[in-house]
Amino acid sequence: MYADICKLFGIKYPIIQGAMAWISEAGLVAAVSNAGGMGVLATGHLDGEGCRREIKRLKSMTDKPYAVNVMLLSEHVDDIVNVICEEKVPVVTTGAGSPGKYMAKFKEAGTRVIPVVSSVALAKIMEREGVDAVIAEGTESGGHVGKTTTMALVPQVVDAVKIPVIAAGGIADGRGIAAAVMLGASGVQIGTRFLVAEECSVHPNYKAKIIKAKDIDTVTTGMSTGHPVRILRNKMTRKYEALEKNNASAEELEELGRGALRKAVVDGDTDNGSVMSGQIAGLVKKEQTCAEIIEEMYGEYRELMAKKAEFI
Ligand code: TUI
Repeated sequence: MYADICKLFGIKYPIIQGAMAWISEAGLVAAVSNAGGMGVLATGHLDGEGCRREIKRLKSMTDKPYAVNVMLLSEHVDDIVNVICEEKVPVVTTGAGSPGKYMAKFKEAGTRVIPVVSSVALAKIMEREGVDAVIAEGTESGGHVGKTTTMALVPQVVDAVKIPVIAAGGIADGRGIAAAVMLGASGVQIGTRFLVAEECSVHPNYKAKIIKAKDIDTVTTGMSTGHPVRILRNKMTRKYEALEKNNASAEELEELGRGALRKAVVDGDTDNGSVMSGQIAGLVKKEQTCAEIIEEMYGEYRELMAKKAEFI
C-alpha cells in the first residue's frame, strides 16, 4: 500500500525521471533533482569510465538525491556496477533484466535498489532479493517494454509485494499521477514528458517529433527477437516491419537497430533513427523547464486529490 517514497529517498516530490540512454545525462538529471524530483542518469550508452565521468559531472551540478540506471543488457554492466559502488551512488534503478547477481555488492555500498519490473512474478522475485522498491512499468512506456498495461500491472504488483511500488508507463500529467496513486502506487516514473525539457539535450528534431506525435503514433519493433522496443513510427520502423514480415534473421534486425537510437538523439535523424517514446507523447505539447514540468504536474495532482470527494 501507499508508502512515503519522498521520506525514503529524501526527495520533495514522488516523481522519478525515467532513464533514457544517450538522453538522461548529467544536465537533465541534475535539473530534475534540483527541481525536487529524482533524476536518473542513464548508462546504457556508456562504458565504466564514461559512467564515472557522468557521475562526477552530476555530483558537481546537484547536492540533491539522484539515481543511476543500470541497463542489464549492456556489455559494460560489470564495470558500470563497480563504478556505481565506488562512487557511493545513493540509488540505482535497473532495466531490461534482473539485478539479482549484483544485489550483495549494492547492499555493501549502501546503494538502494529499485528494479523495473513488467510482471508480478518478477516483482515477487525482486522483493525476495531484498530490493527497496519496484517500478511497475506498463507497456505504454517508451523503449524496451513488457506486455501488460500500467492499469492492469500496477494494482496486481501492489497486491503481490509489501515494498513500495512506483508506477510507470503512460503518465505525463497530474491526472496520471492521481490514477497511479489510486491504483496503490507510492510514486511515478516519467520519461516521455522529460524528453522535451529545456535542460534535455536530445536533438531538437527529436523534441519536435514528440511534440507532434499523436496517441496512435508509436509501434513496437523487435517482438520477434524477444526485445520489444516502443518507438515513434517512421521510415526505420517501416523498414523493420517489412523485414520482420519477411522472417528476417535476428542478426539482420539487430543490424538495422544498431546505432539507431544515437542517430535520432545525437544526429537528429528522426527518419532513419530510433525515436523511442511512450504512448503518452500525444499529451506532451511544449518545451518547459524541469521545474515547470514537475510543479505543473504536482499542482494538477494536488488539485485533483483535494476534489476527490466530489467524484463519489
Ligand atoms: O529498460 C527499459 N527500457 C529501455 S532499456 C533501453 S536500451 C535498449 N536499446 C535497444 C534495445 C533494447 C534496449 C531502452 N529502453 N525499461 C525497463 C524494463 N525492464 N522494462 C521491462 C524490463 C524488464 C524486462 C525483463 C525487466 C526485467 C526483465 O527480466 C527478464 C529476466 O527474467 O531476466
